[in-house]
Amino acid sequence: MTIDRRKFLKGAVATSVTAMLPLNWAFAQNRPAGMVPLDVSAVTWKNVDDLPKHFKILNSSPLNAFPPEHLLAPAKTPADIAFIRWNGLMPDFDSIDADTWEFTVDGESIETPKTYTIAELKKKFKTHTQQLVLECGGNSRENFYPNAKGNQWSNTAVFCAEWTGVLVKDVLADCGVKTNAVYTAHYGADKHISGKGAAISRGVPIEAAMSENAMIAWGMNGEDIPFMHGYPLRIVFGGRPGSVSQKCAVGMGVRDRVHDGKKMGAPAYQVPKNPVAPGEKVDNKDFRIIEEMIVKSLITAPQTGDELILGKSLEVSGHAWAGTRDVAKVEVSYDYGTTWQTASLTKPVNPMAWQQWKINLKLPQTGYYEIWARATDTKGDTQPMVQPQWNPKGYLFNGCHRVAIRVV
Ligand SMILES: Nc1nc2c(c(=O)[nH]1)N[C@H]1C(S)=C(S)[C@@H](COP(=O)(O)O)O[C@H]1N2
Ligand SMILES: [Mo]
Repeated sequence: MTIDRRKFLKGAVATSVTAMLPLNWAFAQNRPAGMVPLDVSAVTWKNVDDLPKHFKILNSSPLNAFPPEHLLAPAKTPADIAFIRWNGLMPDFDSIDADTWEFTVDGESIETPKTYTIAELKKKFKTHTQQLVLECGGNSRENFYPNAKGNQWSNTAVFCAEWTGVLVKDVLADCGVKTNAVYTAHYGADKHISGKGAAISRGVPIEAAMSENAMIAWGMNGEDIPFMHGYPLRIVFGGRPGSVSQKCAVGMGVRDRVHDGKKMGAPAYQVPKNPVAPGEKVDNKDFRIIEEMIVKSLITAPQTGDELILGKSLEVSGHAWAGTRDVAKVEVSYDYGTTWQTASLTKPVNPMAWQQWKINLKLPQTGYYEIWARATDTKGDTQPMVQPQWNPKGYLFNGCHRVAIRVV
């Protein structure tokens, strides 16, 4: 099936711009001739020029873009809000054919290497649908002081979409995993920015691949996965750095050693083994791989710049997540962490989905305030107020999220 026959077009009106039509366009029959819709489904975006204006573009090649914080409010992130991160050149989306796309399982620790089409994956294994948080290891990097080099992500290189696909463990079991298995290896169709070799090929410890929250997915939020997020097939691991969730995935290896693919070596996606002073140089041999993301929260309302009338209550809300753990508590402060109030908090819809929190605050006097949020996970780890351990590549920033408002 090629893109112009994909299901989102079925309900749409046939014109020369069919490839750009929004899903279920109300009153489309009344539109002026030739009118191009303002908001087209994220399923159709193929390059940086297609992105809506709400994205901040960090680079166009490799393409890296993120949305403003308040747009991340929905519990299930719509595709047109999710941040976009490519390490190299995007694949040639026009030549992707989901009908002939293949996914190969191999590696030293696989008994019987096998290749599956997407139709075979759908037929042979149980389909699962679940929401998983996908957060870039470098999310919030812009907050580190001193500044850490790399894409200056704000706090929105994270999203929680609903994925549909099969479990990695079911597919690996079909091929047989040898007892000497150590690590997975993930392979995608995209190339390094030079045009040669892989842009990225990372993996996870074999135990992580056996989790209920590790998927090979073909659907995102009930539609085909948008090109930008890995059409037509994506490896998705909840709770791990986003870099292991390989887009446009063509295979997975099971290795008898820690995978040595592109961006597995230090300092990429690694942090120092021991604490270092901010700004300190660290030798490559003194880094360790980031295997799991850590406890964090995001305020999606209010937004910085909002004004509140004195005496009215302020509803503060957002999400919290904690890598492979659940969040146990979210607290909010309006006095720089001197006092904290506990917010109400939902349970995750499934493990490794983010949780929603909310609290109404009464702010005692007029003036400038900062609202801070702090999550604590089920093992008792909590967010630091200022910044976490500084590291040369600026990973794992989970200092309290802040927004500034005025009471007038
Ligand atoms: N094929 C492929 N998969 C990839 C990448 C990539 O460059 N190519 N980037 C990874 C990184 S570093 C992140 S953070 C996530 C971003 O996923 P998103 O673009 O859907 O937000 O995809 C991961 N998977
Ligand atoms: Mo990332």
